[in-house]
Order: sequence, then structure tokens, then C-alpha cells
Amino acid sequence: MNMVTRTLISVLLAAAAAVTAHGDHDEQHVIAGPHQGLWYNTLPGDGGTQADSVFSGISTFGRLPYAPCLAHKDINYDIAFIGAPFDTGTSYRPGARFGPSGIRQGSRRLNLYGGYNVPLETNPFDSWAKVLDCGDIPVTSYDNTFALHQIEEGHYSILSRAPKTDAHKKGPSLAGKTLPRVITLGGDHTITLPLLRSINRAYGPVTVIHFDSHLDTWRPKVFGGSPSDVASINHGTYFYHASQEGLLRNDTNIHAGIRTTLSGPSDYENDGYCGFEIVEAREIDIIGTEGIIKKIRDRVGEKNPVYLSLDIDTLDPAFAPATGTPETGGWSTRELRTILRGLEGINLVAADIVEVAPAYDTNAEHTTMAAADALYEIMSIMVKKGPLSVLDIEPAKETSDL
Ligand SMILES: [Mn+2]
Repeated sequence: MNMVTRTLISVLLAAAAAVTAHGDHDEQHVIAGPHQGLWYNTLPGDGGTQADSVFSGISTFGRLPYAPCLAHKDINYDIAFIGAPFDTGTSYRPGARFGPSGIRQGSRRLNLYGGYNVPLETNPFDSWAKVLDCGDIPVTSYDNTFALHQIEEGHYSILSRAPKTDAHKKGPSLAGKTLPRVITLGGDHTITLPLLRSINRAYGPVTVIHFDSHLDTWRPKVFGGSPSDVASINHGTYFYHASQEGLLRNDTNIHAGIRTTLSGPSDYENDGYCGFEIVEAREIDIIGTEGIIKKIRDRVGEKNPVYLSLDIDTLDPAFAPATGTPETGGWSTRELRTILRGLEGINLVAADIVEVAPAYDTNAEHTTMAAADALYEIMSIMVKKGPLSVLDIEPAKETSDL
């Protein structure tokens, strides 16, 4: 073994040891060293930067341990947060490339008191699951085609490795393996197309729950005018492409929170062809959060693998002003969080949050805080469900490259 190899191995071992120590709940409260008297914030939920107070230190989602997962294939986890800072598919206000860093800033206080979720009776920061923040996928802002390729490959690298828990048990992927869950921080909504392409490689077609004020199934000639193939893939058309590419399970998908204007009633018709049912935001006045939850659960069923995509513009701009295409008449943060918690028990395999553009936020960080809290509910239902090995799903037929 030469010097370079030895040095490389010792660096990798040190990195692996650091990750293990942070992920291990028994060890993380043991602080040793000459300055241990300075450290005080060691609550159970505090995921790894425990030497810092919540308002200091380097930001990760919920102060989870950071690990360079894209650079090191041997780092494992059960849930990974990964950023996709892409915003060159927007039709109106750009700025969602700062979404990942903004959401992390907004999430700093999530586990100040330990992170226990009272209504769900679980602590996603202190459970069976090893949860990491894997940083961001490198994304070019100069070439959309290349950027979408980067996002698909980056996501697939995070998705397609063995999880920390139940790695050797059978799971619901096409290859019969158990995989980790991935939560992606966008980015404008275009990113959901490469994310679903990655998901499709692992699971085949999936069922999508799409929270948004907009349909995003528009045909390119209706949305954006489609002057080129590159322009035809944008944050209003990606679900049209996903449907055309066979990434969605037929007639199991649902939008929730819709209140956009249309080019005409044919947009709803086209949406149906793409495999979606629609829950409009205003339905909450009649059927309440319970009725909305029931509609979603009835549509997605018990046996489908589910992907959840959350556009922050689902929320009313009073609660989340910092987004590319805000629409008034949306749900409150309380209503959205109740609806998300109502999805407990579904076969959630992965999720994203998109369209957070922090430059338009209030000084009080309304939007990034709302985004972080919504993700906290999503993370909680993932943890409460258990590892993906426990999922009872109807598999797709295709073969896998896993
Ligand atoms: Mn939207």
C-alpha cells in the first residue's frame, strides 16, 4: 500500500467515523475535549452540531449532521435531505436556487426543544432512522438540459444505495431491495421531472400527491409557447412530460390546493389525461381538512408507492410570500400541516419541496420557516411508518438497473 492510498483510506475512515458518531444517538450526547464546559445545547433531537447554539454554526436542515454523500458512496442513512438549487425553468419571479439554503436557515429551530412531534407522537430527530443532510447537488445555471441531467444523476446516487436500517431485507424497489428515502429541497418545480425519472429507475411508475396552486400538467404549446425542446420543459409542464414518459401510475395521482387561472376548461381535461384528480383550495370551506385528507387517501390507495411533491405556493401568500408565482386564496400553514399529518400511514417513498425563493420573504422568515415546518411533518410521517422494507406495495413490472 503506497502513501497516497494509506492517506486516502485514513481520510475515508475518519469521515465514516465522524458520520457514525453523529448518527448514533447514544454517542451524540457525549461531548469530550478540553472545552466541553462551553457546550450546553445537547437535547436529544439536536442532530450533530450540538456544540453550537441554534442560531450559530453552519446551517443544515434541522441542524442534522452534514455528510458529503455524493462524494462518498459508502455513507449510508435512512432519510437524506439533498438540495437541488435550480431556478432557470421559472415563468415569473426567479430565485428558488436559494431555496435549499433558505429552507435550512428557516429550519434551525426545529429541534430546539428536542424535536418531538406532539400530534404524531414521534420524534423524527431521535428514532430508528439515521437522517442526514447531504448538501446540494451541483447544478449549472447555464444549461437546463445539463442541469436536469445533474439533478437526476445526483438524486439517483443518493437514492440507489443501501440504507442504514434493513439493508438486507426485501424492499419495494424493482430490484426487490430496501432503499433509503430522499427529501429534495428545490429549486423551481421543473426539478420534479428529473427526480421522478430517478424514482422511476428505482421503483417504476409511482403515484404522485402534488400540493400546489397550479396544475403543472400544461402542454408546452399552452404554457411557455414552446419555442424549443429545452423551453418546453419548465415549471408549468414537467408533469405533462412525466405523464408522457410513463413515470406516473395511471389514475392514482392527485393535486391538492389548486386555484390557478386557466387558458380554458380544456386545461382541466388535459390534466385528467395526464392521470390526475383535482382538489381545489376552496373545497376546504365545504369539506374541511378531514374531507381533503379523505379525498387524497382514497385516490392514492393502500398499495401504491407514493411520491409527494409540495409547492410552497400551496400556502396562501400571507403565510408564504416568498415564491415564484404566488396565488391568493390558499391554505394556512396550520391547515396544510394538518393535511400532511393526515397522510400518516401512506407508502411514501420520497418527497420534494419546491418554489421557495427566499429573496421575496419577509424579514421574519415566514416562508422558509413554513417550508421547514411542512418538511418536519413529512419527515415525521416517514419515520412513523418505519423503514421501506415494511411497505406492502403492488410492484411495477419493469426491470431495474439497481
Ligand atoms: Mn405552483
